[in-house]
Amino acid sequence: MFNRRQFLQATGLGSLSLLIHRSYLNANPSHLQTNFPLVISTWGENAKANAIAWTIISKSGRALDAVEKGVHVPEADPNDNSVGYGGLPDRDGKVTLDACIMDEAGNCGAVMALENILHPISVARMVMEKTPHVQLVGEGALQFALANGFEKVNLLTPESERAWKEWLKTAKYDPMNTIEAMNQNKINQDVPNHDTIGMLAIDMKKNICGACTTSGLAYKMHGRVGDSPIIGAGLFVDNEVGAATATGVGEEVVRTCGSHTVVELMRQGLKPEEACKRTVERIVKKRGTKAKGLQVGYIAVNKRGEFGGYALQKGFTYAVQSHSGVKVYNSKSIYA
Ligand code: SD4
Repeated sequence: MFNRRQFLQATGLGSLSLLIHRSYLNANPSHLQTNFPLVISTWGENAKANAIAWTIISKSGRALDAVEKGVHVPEADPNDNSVGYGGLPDRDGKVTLDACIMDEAGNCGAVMALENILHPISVARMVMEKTPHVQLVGEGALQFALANGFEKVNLLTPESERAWKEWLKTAKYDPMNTIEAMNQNKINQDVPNHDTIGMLAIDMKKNICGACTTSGLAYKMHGRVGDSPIIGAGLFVDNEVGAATATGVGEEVVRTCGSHTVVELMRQGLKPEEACKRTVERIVKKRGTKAKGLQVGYIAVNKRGEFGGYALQKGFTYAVQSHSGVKVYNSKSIYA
């Protein structure tokens, strides 16, 4: 099994990751503005996904195609432990995927607890475009995917299976243990566990679209669905105002309707970073000292192409690609 470095070398992305590494920037409002088009993703590691999205929007493609194809990168990456193939399983050893997508017209689609499909985001798009519904879950989502030409694949890599078996030895089958380990990045020592991708793109027509895809919280209860496939929680797009997406402990994001809140705060005139900050502060207000043990991060863009992010804990990064190149930002946070 490849480790992340070998994967990057094999795919020729090694030099890109080096470049990204060198250009980590501390979030500073003077940096947080750029021209169109633009693509922004949760987590610096996802700069390679932005690069694929960029090949589409930089050639006048639609933001919707850019975010769909962009998030295919981590969905297919065996070394990304939080998304798609190679994602850590639930506590029963099953890899269950959550994804949603939203376009500039407010159309949206989602799949939840979907198993054995490599690209859940494309199934979510199909739910949006081919059905009268917004959300399909579990077995029904799988049936829909198979009926529409998706193939069944085994998403549990030997490495993820090994990690799950190790977890079983100590974790008492308790998802709360996982949340704590996740916040301390202890689930798999070599690989950061917060790699859920939320991606937002503005195309040359200034249309904004977004996608969010994840294997969810590692070792969650079977059937647990987080924020990532829930429109308004893990992702929200309003083409008049902007868009936002989330990563971290999904329960906290759902409780505060996170991404929708960020967009509504931008509608009231707040800049993206400030809107993300206020939304994170709501978690602190509701959860008190418990928030000190939780990680949640948001990123947002507004209609002017300004962007920003904010998190509960330090360590949250986001990647931006525009005409001025690839930049990875260290988000500001409530707790140092
Ligand atoms: C979830 N928000 O399922 C996701 C997990 C996540 O980086 O973001 N991990 O709660």
